[in-house]
Amino acid sequence: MKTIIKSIFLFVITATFLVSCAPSEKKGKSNKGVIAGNAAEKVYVAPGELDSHYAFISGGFSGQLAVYGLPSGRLFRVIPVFSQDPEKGYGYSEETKPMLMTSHGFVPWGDSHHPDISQTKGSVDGRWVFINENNTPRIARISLETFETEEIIEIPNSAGNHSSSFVTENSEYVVAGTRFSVPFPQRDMPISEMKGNFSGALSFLKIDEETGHMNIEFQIKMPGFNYDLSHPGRGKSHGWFFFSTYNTEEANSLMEVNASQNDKDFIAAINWKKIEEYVANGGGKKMPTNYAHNTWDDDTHTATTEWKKEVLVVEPKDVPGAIYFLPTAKSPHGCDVDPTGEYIIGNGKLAAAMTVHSFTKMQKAIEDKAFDGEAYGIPIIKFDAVNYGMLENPGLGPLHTEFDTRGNGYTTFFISSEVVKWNIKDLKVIDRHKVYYSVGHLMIPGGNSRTPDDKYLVAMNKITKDRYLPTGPEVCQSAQLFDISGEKLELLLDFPTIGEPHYAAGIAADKIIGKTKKIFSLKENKHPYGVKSEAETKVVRKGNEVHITMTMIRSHFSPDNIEGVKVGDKVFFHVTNLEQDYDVPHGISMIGANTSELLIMPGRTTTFTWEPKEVGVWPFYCTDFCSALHQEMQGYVRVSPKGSNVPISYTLDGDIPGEEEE
Ligand code: K7E
Ligand code: CUA
Repeated sequence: MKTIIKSIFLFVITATFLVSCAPSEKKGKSNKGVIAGNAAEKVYVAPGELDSHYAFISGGFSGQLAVYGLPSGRLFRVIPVFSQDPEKGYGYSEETKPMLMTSHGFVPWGDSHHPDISQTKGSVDGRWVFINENNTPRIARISLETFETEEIIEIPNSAGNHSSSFVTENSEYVVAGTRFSVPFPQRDMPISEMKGNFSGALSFLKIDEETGHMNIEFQIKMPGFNYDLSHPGRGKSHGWFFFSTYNTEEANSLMEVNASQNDKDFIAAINWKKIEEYVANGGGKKMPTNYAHNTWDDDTHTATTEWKKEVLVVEPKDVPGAIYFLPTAKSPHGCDVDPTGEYIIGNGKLAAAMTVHSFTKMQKAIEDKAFDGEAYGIPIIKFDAVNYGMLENPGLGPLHTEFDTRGNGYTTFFISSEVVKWNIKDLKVIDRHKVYYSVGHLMIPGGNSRTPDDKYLVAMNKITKDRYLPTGPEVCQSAQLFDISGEKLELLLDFPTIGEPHYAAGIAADKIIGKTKKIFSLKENKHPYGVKSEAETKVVRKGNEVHITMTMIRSHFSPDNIEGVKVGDKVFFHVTNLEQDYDVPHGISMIGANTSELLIMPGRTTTFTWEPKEVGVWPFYCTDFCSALHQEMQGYVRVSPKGSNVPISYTLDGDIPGEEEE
């Protein structure tokens, strides 16, 4: 035990040394000259020109997904996913609140890690982005027509939903694997009895081809290890999914030591086609549970929560030949599959060498039953029977690997702060480049597909220290853009990111540009409080609820004078934006409202609530500078005392909207 603690200590010391010595190197003249020259040209997108690629970069502990352009590194939009966003009213408006509903109640925050774009025939198709939430296990689907979150599904029997949300090559499935094993189902039991009594859920969510809607098709009840990352097989290995594991020791305390005992952990290879078949023939057991499935309806502009009460659970022992363990160097983090589907790479973050397994060898080994015992009934394939080779001493602390179409892998090294390019076939390092500093994931557009788009690589860094203007104790995390079209990696650009950029997904811009939505059709608006014209606007009292059906158009609200509201009422503003022009949202906010403003897109209806606490005449206004007369876009609500008999009335320019003028 002592020696292990010592070696981990040394490891950390080395890490600190490498990180802290890096800045001085940067101050040398070495890389500045290169950057100033043709790199500037390569990232320059002239005013009015468009970037060639989209990058969707996870917001980590912000819970969101940020949209950047490449090569400029410009931030275009933050898409709210798992956290409330007052800028857009997401999670504050009545219509979007159900998106954040879970079996634990309304959860206004999440930790988003791995975006992945839907695929058709092994290439990213630009229809949806999926992203996982780690803390309260969920997967979200975001539309790339509206750049809005359309669906969030909770994952039962999971905890730390980390080996998610990766998509198979025809978007058959998106997976969710638990990082922390837990009692399955949850129950009250001593923590010390974890070993053999906890399980790890690997969930396979079927994606509807047309709508993208997700459904948990089955959940595999795996041994109680930690399932850290995953990637689908592709091409020849399509039909398989690979998950890295650590803590095969099943330790429950001081994990940095106790989960680092075994010299090898596993990559779990799952033949999902086989399990799919087993399930289609009535296999698996329905287990009672309770989880939220939240979906957005673009006709009613409203999200609803459906409570799911059971999940289909598959035990590995019931589907022989579907699951194998591949021994992999110490505590692997990343688990990546190359574009051909032949090589499966495990990045043992505590190992000196990286493990490269061969899919062809794996199949042969299974045929030959080249096993080295089993773990909880799951055969462990002999290391030599599945291993293609090791990449020796590539760097310190390998985390993640992406690929180009020329047979190269690109791996990040957290501790030695570098990206290393290596040839998969001959397991030789070709080039290495410093990153600033402590890189996590990297992304090549189309990286998780058969057809990566080989031009750019984005490294996402945890520590930036002296790279940006200081902003107090917390400095932004960042991304670094490389040109990978040549033999050598060429650093082009640093740009800051929101939250923590774990993973990212990238795609050529022309796969999305023509498809993005510009407005919502007013004609097709089926929101129960949606209206088509000012003539339909009104204010109705129902007990102590007041429902204001309101419209907005450049540059006024209708109605804009409302009386008869009383202290103690709950006022609902149901607001329709009547505009049918691109890029003309209006906002609305009410003094003292305990929600955010709403930013309402053309043709859409959205609702916020206000509970006036004091009598008076209170203003509301448009929050988005929408026209030359934006400052005139305002109105008043008169609030009378509780029990007052001022009747409800509402006007626009002195008239009741919709009534004929004399
Ligand atoms: Cu390495 Cu969540 Cu994929 Cu962060 S994880 S780096
Ligand atoms: Cu509408 Cu400003």
